Order: sequence, then structure tokens, then C-alpha cells
Amino acid sequence: MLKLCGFAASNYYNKVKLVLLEKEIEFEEELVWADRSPALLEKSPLGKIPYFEVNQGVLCESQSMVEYLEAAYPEKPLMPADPFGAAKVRELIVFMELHLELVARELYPQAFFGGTVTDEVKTRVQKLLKRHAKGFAQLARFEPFIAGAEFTMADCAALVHLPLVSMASKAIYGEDVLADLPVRDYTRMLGERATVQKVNADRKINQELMMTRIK
Ligand SMILES: N[C@@H](CCC(=O)N[C@@H](CS)C(=O)NCC(=O)O)C(=O)O
Repeated sequence: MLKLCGFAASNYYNKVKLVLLEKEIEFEEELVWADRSPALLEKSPLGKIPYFEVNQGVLCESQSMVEYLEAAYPEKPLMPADPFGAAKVRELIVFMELHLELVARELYPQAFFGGTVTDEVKTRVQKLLKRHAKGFAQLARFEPFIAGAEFTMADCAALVHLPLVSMASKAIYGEDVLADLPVRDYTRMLGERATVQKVNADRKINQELMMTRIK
């Protein structure tokens, strides 16, 4: 049995979970906090979640995990069959994760966890986010899905990452760097899927638990 390890408040965890649900793959979940414990570091070298435990071993990095699922469970594909279409889906995922989410992540301590971020960081991140959001607008389709007419793996990433980028930038700068994009309508449309409702419901429960740990 495939085991998804991590916690459901995490966007990367939920990206993988949504792929599992959409592909109707049976899986178990194990609650693992990113606590940098020796036990965690043995499985995930940087102490990050999510990771999988499968018969062959342990696998971390959410994109490797979903690529594994796509190859091992080809039924209900979440990647276009044509190589260019598939590459465009991957392009969007890399763009959202490397150029938007990872950049905005520097704001999370203040935006979400009651910490502070220096003015230097705020200025640097704002500059990058503005430029990267413009680039993203050039690639994202919203027709109605992020890569075009079909629901793909890129939607599993977009659903979990884009709202965080919006919320973090709004909290820190008073303006949403993705305001020119139809992210709200898009997430509302995806919210009609039972799989997304399950991910969101579990996320809310885990977020409450996480806040009690932080306090
Ligand atoms: N590139 C990683 C990112 C995963 C990641 O950043 N996970 C966060 C939770 S959302 C984490 O484990 N953070 C703990 C840490 O960095 O120590 C992936 O795609 O799986």
C-alpha cells in the first residue's frame, strides 16, 4: 500500500494528495510534521514533506512523486499524451513552484505565522513576484483549466499554490500580485470537484491542529 506522509496543511502535500484522489489510487496517510527529527531526515534529506513510502522505498519531492504516480498508474491520465502538451504542463508547474510559490514562501512567517520579515526581504520579494507574476500571466490559460481545456497535474499544483501566493502578497503588501488573473473564479470552479472538497476539508482540520502546536 502506498503511504503519503506529511501534514494536510501543506500545499505540496495537498498537490500530491489531489493527484492521488483524481487518479483514484488507493493510499494511506501518515501524519508527519516537518520537525527535522533524525527519523524524518532519514527519509527526507532536507526534512521536508511530503514523501511516499512504497514497496520499493521512500520517495520525496512532490513533483517526482506525482510523476511516479502518472507513470505507475497510467489510467486516468493527468498529463496530455502528446509530448509538447505534457511539457507545457510541466512548464507551468515549474513556473508556479520555482518562480511564484518559492519566492512568496519568504513572506509566510509574517503573512501566516505571526513572525516578521525584514524590509530588505519584502522589497526583494515584491520585485521578483511582480516580474514573475507577469511572466506567469503569459503562460497560464484558464480555459477553463490552467493548461487549457483538460484538467491536468498543473491544476493540482495551481489549486494549492496560487491562493497562497495571493494571500501572502495581500497580507504583506496590501495588494495581490495575481490580482490580474482569474484565480478566484478558477479555484471556485475547481472547488466543485469532490476531490478538491476532500483536500480542503482535511486541510482545514490539520491547519487548526498545526496552530495549536505553534502557540
Ligand atoms: N520541493 C518540495 C517542497 C516541499 C516543502 O517545502 N514542504 C514544506 C511544507 S509545505 C516543508 O516540509 N517545510 C519544512 C522545512 O522546509 O523545513 C516538494 O515539492 O515536495
